[in-house]
Amino acid sequence: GGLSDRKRHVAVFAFPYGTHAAPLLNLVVKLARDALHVTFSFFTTQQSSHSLLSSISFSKTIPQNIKFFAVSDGIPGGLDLTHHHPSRQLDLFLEAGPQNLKKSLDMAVSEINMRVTCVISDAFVTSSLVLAQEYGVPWIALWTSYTCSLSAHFYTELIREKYRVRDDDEEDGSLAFINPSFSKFKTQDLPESIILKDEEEESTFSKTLASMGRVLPEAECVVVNFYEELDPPQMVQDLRSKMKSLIYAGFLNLSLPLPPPPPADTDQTGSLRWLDEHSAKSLIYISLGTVVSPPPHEIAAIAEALEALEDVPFLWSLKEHSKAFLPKGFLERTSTKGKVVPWAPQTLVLAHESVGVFVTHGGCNSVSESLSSGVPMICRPYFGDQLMAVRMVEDVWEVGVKIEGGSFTKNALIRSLKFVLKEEEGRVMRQKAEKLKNTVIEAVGQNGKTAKEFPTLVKIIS
Ligand code: U2F
Repeated sequence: GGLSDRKRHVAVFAFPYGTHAAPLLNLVVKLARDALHVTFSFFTTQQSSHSLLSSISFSKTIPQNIKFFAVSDGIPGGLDLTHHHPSRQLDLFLEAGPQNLKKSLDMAVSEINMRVTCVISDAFVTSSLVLAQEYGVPWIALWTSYTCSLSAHFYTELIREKYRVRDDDEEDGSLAFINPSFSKFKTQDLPESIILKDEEEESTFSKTLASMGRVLPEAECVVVNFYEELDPPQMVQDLRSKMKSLIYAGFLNLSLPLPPPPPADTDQTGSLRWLDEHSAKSLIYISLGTVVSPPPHEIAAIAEALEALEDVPFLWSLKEHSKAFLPKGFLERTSTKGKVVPWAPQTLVLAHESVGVFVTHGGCNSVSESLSSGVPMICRPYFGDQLMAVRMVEDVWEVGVKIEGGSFTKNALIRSLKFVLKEEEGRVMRQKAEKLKNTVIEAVGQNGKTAKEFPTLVKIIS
């Protein structure tokens, strides 16, 4: 028979890199539980769905009304990307365009025998808007990062008019001219795609980001991976005026309040047991996320700082291939006060009472997890949204500091760690972090704005 129009079929398109697909899948899981009559087809690359579905947080929780379908990563067969910049794969995926998505979508439509009635997509996958328009269905975009960086993308053209090329040494570079909600931010904080370097060729990824301010107003609704209660009200108001509808879905990667930790034997690296051995707020946790590869000298500097702070224990999530850059004998010399693991159960680590400070790159999910657990931060931002995030941490929320000088050196890290863990100003910061944790707890609850807005989203897709 023909395709049914009455049944609801939401096609969901992930951006398969970084920590992007996970919050989208979490959003869809939440929606699928509230809208049992709706079928969701979730499109991502094979590699991305493999890593999503093998993580413990998803293995047990995928509702029956979500089906997975593969899309091509757009990498031409036989092309070896080893010697390309890692961002090349992002470009190839985006360049594969609407045709690539459509191929998989057509297959899904015939397999589940339902026309598409709505499209939900990572905001980066702008090709999915083309499909939604072709099918005449609403397009909902998820912005997986901070609202402050989203806000900046709306002013790309205005900023480019004033600052033609990027100058990281620019002394002033204030963005207050945009509107008062930008008064804490400077041009150096902006994602690279907003002000290009002189003569830099603009990548597809960068062009995609630069298009956000034009594309997102087309969305029926833009969903953010954040809580409104944490954002400056002026910024929220300004953003709302720029799109049809903005919904704060909360920290999608976290189910708050956190469930009790799983039995210690499910934590293969023994990180949690290690934390159990230390006193409250005494320990340093270090992780620079999934994408950043710090230069060797910064890895060495972190190690030297940790070793120099003799009485302070640490847990360090360090990728296996970076271990080669540790000073000789570091692991042996620090084995009684430190633990280095290739991957830590970070959410649980940050929620553990022994953690006193988090050394982070400022990735959105990491910061959310830290805010939710009231852990103050030392930030070493590398790229993209991480620089604006650090301003939020340091100057808006006042729950952390940017590493002195902007990158890891032994002395800068020692000073920052002493400051946050031991000094009076650090104490105030720790109190603020604790207060912000309560703000998050309230935002998560039934009286929070997210709980009030979420039903609107369910209505749109239903
Ligand atoms: C990109 O960020 P990353 O994927 O590098 O970083 P996060 O957003 O902070 O997400 C890392 C996640 O991986 C988890 C951690 C976070 O949920 O709990 N994790 C862990 O469980 N164990 C570990 O040992 C290490 C990490 C990008 F680089 C950022 O700029 C963006 O803000 C971000 C989101 O778009 O994506």
